[in-house]
Amino acid sequence: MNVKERLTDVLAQRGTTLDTCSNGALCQALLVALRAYQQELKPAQGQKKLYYFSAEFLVGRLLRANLINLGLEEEVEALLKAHGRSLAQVEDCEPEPSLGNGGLGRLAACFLDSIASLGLPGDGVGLNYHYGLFRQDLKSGRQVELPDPWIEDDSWLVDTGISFPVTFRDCTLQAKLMDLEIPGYRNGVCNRLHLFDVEAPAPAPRDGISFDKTDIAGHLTSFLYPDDSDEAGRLLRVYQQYFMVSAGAQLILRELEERGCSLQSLDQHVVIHINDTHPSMVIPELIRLLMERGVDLERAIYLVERTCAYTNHTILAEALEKWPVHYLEQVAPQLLPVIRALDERAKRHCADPAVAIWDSNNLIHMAHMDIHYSSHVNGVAALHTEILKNTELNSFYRLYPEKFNNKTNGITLRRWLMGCNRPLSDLITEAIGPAWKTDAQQLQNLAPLTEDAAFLARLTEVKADRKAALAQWLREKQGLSLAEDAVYDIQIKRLHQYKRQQMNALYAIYKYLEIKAGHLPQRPLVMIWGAKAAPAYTLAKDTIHLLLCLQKLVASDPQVSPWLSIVMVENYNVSAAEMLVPACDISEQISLASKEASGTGNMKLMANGAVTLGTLDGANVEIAELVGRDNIYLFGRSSQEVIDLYQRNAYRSSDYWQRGDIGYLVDFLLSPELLALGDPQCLARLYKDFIAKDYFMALLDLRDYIDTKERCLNDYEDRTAWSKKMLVNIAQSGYFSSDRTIAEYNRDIWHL
Ligand code: 26Q
Repeated sequence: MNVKERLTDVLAQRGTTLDTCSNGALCQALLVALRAYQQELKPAQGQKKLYYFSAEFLVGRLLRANLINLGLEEEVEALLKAHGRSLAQVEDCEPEPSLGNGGLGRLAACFLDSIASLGLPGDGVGLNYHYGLFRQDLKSGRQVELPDPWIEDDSWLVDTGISFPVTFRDCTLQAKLMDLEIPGYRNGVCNRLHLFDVEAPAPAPRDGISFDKTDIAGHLTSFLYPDDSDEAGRLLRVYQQYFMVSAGAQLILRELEERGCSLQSLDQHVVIHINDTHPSMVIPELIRLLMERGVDLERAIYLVERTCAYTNHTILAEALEKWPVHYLEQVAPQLLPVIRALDERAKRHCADPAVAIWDSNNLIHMAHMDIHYSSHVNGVAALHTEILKNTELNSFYRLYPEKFNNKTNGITLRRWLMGCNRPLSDLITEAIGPAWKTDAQQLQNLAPLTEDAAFLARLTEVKADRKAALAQWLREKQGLSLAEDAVYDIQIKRLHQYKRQQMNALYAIYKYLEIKAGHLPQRPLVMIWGAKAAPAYTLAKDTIHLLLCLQKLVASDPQVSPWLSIVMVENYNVSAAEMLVPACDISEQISLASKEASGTGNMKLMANGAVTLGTLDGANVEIAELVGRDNIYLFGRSSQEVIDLYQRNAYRSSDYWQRGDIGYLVDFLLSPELLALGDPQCLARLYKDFIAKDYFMALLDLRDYIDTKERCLNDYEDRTAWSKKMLVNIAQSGYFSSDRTIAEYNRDIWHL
């Protein structure tokens, strides 16, 4: 049956037709039809199978991604068109599963796409959060958090009917195995994302995202990382982690047995990838399960160490998980003897307390357990891996130099170019043929077109169209009206002080005051932010408040509003990113050097023809090497300078505040104009932080940032020169395909 027949069938069973059904009904019917397609495909086969363990898989909407990979996108688009419908409108009815916080979760989703597309045997293992992260409403100048349910009667989830018992100290819960299918790109392969769920999930909380955190059986899979500002929240996270890894480990052993392989050859047939420390308990749990099945401790350790590999995604100390022993006693006491044995063994190997698993304060260091008992440890960009080796994890690097390696992150261009920017994707294919879709390095064949004026003009036209589409979307969603001939300057990522959205806000104040003083820019500037703040992160929420105040201030000032727009996008998520990424001119990647492990938004924006304005941090370093200094705008102190400043405790933000050329921008936070619009408490907290602390050194780089951004905006006016920069960025973005990243993981670590 072809897709048309299947779709008409499903609609007929539901008593409707392609001409009469609603977009929502059409969306559901397409989903059902595609699931039937996918079920006929086969998982990739091989001697050895990868299990990619991650607490987050930020998969985004699946309808278009699956259509593309099944090779059905054009057929379905044509079919819908023939009936006066559009895929874009149907797609808009699909709820987005928000099963991740940000970069780490989205990376895991891109990786699954590439693993399937390269035909490698590998599945994801995670949790089936019913209400996702949270939906963000912006109301009265603040972020409001709401549940973000995504599971409907017709869902991409496949109930496998399989479940595993997970035993906690106080109860045993069944972990139900629900799967999302992950089709490869036009290769007949369909791998799986295994999402474990409780049997009797509790309903969503009525208002907001607070719920009874002691109701483990009901709420274990309600939210991703529920608020961890209290003990009950942190304990619930440990329950989630143990639930995921215990069920996942049981699944691995079951599949090993089904394949007729002995436990003794685990490392020949299985690779476990540990995505940051959230799944680290898989190490002691798998050892425990092997011992239950008769393998002795030393042999179990040997097998598990050879089976596991660990990726570190951050050098921020607060994100490195350390669990108090009494949490584990409460949740899964059966792990403690194993962890004790692993710790003693590690201490026999090296007595340095810096590498202890179980420290003298009775904290279990998950990353330390991962490094001692995995065969590979990797960072996610060249600079990040060097910092891990030389600074943060230096004691470990000296112990195990052979374990450390770099795997620079990547993104799937199937979603982040073909899916979100068809006009650009088609233009590229017209110029260099379609081979770049499976071999992204071929994007380099675009390079000679920097001399082709007609091509450059078309590229500029596509960008203008995507900006108009974004403006239209923001008009419908948020009632905004944005100049279409403006420069679109975009910062989209989780809100965190180290990413320095607050520094960008000070630039907005600078521009506002310049315009007020009669120094008009050459063309309007649209500054856009999209960001969620962790519910308990006060300064991040204050920054959202500041941005919303500035948005109001500028919009209500007729002298300024023709020249400047400030936009905070509500509920920034994967679907919003798919609108924003194609429309961006200037990609803001302004983290304090040394703090952003890699970044992946930088790669998505680059591939869509944005020019980066950034620091030499994370993968920006590699972007700069690829495009050359003429095609990126770099500013700010180097990572080494920043690391030195921290080591010598030598940064004083007040010194910078006292300088006449930037201090007035900070002072504006407490100006009558802003105080009239905002909450004095929030604004004062931000103000105080800038002058008395500024831990992430926004004031250090602010002058250089303003000057560089002005130079960038000036260069934008040479429209031909700018279009060449766009093209060079697109042509060099092939290196950042996650197909390349996954091929490297496989070559150096997994050996599938
Ligand atoms: C840890 C302990 C307690 C509560 C929460 C957490 C927690 C949750 C999520 C810690 C970290 C995360 C997410 C981290 C993350 O997204 N890191 C990003 O990973 C990307 C993919 O490698 C990189 O590109 C980004 O630079 C990095 O910030």
